Amino acid sequence: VDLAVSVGSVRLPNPVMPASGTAGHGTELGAYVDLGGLGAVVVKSLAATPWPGNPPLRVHQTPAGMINSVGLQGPGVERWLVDDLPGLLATGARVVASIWGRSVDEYRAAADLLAEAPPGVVAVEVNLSCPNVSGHGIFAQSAPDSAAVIAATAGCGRPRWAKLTPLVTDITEVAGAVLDAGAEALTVANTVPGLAIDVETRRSHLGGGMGGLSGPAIHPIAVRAVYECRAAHPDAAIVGVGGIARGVDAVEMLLAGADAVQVGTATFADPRACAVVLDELAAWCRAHDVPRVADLTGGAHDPDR
Ligand code: RRO
Repeated sequence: VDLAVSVGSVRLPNPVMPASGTAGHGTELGAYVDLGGLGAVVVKSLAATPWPGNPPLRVHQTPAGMINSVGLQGPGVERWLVDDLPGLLATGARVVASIWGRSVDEYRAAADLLAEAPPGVVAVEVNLSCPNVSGHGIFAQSAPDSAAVIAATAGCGRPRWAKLTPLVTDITEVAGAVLDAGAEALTVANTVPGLAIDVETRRSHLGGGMGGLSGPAIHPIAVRAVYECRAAHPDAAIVGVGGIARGVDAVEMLLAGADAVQVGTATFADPRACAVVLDELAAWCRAHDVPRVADLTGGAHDPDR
C-alpha cells in the first residue's frame, strides 16, 4: 500500500501524526514509536515567550472523554529552537511547529521567530482554537480575527495550517476566511470547551476551571466538521483530528475529506497509538484493495460510490 500523502505542498510518507499537545515539545514519544516513521510530529503549541500553564489538576477523565486545561505550558519558541528541536530533527521526524498568542502581535512574534528554523520544520500549525487561554475568547470563533492572525503569521516562511474549533455556527465560513488569508491547510478540529464539577468540593476538577473535551465524544463532531469543510472547500488541504484511536477511525476521517490525520487523546492511553493507527490503516487498505491511502480522501462525498 502506498501510504504517502500531501497536505498542500507538504509531502508526507504517511498520513498519521500525533496531535499538538500529545507529543510534548520534543522526543517525549520517541521511547514508544519511531518518530521518523510517522507522517510528521506536531509539537505542543508554543508562544513567542515561555508560558507557565495552568495550576493542577490539568486533566480529568469523564465517561465521555478527557477534559484538559493544560493552559499552554511551554518553553517559548526561542528556547524550543535550541533545547528541543535539534533532538527531534535528529530522529528524522518532519516537524510541525504549533504556535499561539493572546493577540495578533503575539502570533506574529512567534511566527517571525520560526523564520530561522531549519527546513525540517515543514509547516507551522497556527492554533486559533485553544479553549484554555484565561480571559480570552477563541480566535477561531471569529472569521475576521482568524484571518488577521493568519495574515500576521506569514513571516514563518513555511506553509501554515489553521487549527479551528468545531464550536461555531458555520465552520466553513471560518475555513474560507483563513484560506483566503493565506493558510495552506485546515486542521479540524481542536477540543470542545467543557466542564467537570467535583460534587464534594463543588468546584471544577481542573485547576484552570473550564477545559477542552477530547476523545471518543468529539469524534463524530470532528468528522462532521471535516466533511463540511471538504464540501465547502473542495481544493483545501485538511488535517482531521478528534477521537481517532484505531485504523478505522482514520479511514472514516479520510473518507470525510481529510488528507491526513492526527491522533491525540488515544496517545495518553497508549503512547504507541499513532503506530497502531498507521498499521491498522495500512491493513485496512490491503484488505479493501485500496492501493493508495490518498485515494480514500473525500470518498464519502463521491456520488459514484
Ligand atoms: O494547552 C491547552 O490547555 C490546550 C490547548 Br493550547 C489547545 O489547543 N487545546 C486544548 O485542549 N488544550
